[in-house]
Amino acid sequence: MTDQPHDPELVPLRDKTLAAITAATDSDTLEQIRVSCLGKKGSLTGRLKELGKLPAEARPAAGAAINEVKDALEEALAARGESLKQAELALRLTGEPFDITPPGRGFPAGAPHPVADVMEELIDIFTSLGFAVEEGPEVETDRYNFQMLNFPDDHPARDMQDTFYVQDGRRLLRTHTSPVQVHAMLKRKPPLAVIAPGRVYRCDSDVTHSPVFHQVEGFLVDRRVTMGHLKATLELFVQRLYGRQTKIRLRPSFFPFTEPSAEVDVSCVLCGAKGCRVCKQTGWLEILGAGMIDPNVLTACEIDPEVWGGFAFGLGVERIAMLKYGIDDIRLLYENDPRFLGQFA
Ligand code: 2NM
Repeated sequence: MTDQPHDPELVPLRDKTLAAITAATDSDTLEQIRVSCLGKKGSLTGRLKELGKLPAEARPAAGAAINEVKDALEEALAARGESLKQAELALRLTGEPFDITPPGRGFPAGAPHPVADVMEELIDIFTSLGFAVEEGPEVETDRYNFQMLNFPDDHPARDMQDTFYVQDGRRLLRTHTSPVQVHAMLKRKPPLAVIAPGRVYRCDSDVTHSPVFHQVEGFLVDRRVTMGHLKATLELFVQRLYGRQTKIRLRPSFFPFTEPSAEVDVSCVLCGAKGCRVCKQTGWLEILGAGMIDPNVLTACEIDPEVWGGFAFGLGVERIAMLKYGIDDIRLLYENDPRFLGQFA
């Protein structure tokens, strides 16, 4: 401190403030004290601003005196602040008990696989239309998988290149769920309406074909069944699946077990039939095969084709799932990569 203080208030201000700092019992009060002397409009800040009004020769000494007080107050504030913080923490620790358990580790929620999800949706739609659900073995005989379904002995699907045969050479992995329909027709009496959802196997593998995939096939047998019943049923089905605006069209085709047979297209669900990359600018997507059950199949299943008639249809579940979710490689559905599956949660 200088011999001749130009400001007689400075020392009392310092002492008064130091006393207040010592007396402060909480951080809020301490902060108020700091603002009142060191804040923008604080008493010390004010004094520093007024230095310019002093005669030039008095400024260094006066400035030094103010800064000395400022340093002393800052030091006292910091020290008191630290001890108050400690005291407040100690108070909290001895006061109200608090939950010291760590937060749970948490684990990601699961979700149905897109194939399971679509499968369930398809089954819901067909059961609501009155179809019963049947399941059957995945290892079948040539008789149930081909013969009873009117496949000629030399049909290419029977080739080792297309069908997985079990070691004994007598049995095979079913290439479609139609053998389930054969079992159903033999087990029950018409009228009948049955769908057969399940895994099927074919020697085939690329971005749109997997050696194992899922099908939902269905058939209906009754008196006087027409192609009109087939078309109306499939129209109801696609409108439940894709919305009321969805249209279908049937194109002539061939399957051994149906005559006549048709490929069934739906108006493109991605572009509203305007034409896009997925429908290759046609406005149509092929999603189903169908037809009127061949009389040879009914006869093999002990149903009199003079009395009964029927329609049948089949679809690939992966194809529907890939269209629904915009998946362009079927193998993604079988890798079970959590980064892929997590997108369906
Ligand atoms: C399709 C296409 C056309 C079909 C036929 C039968 C059976 F067993 F009743 F004869 N079930 N499914 C069928 C008919 C399947 O899938 C593309």
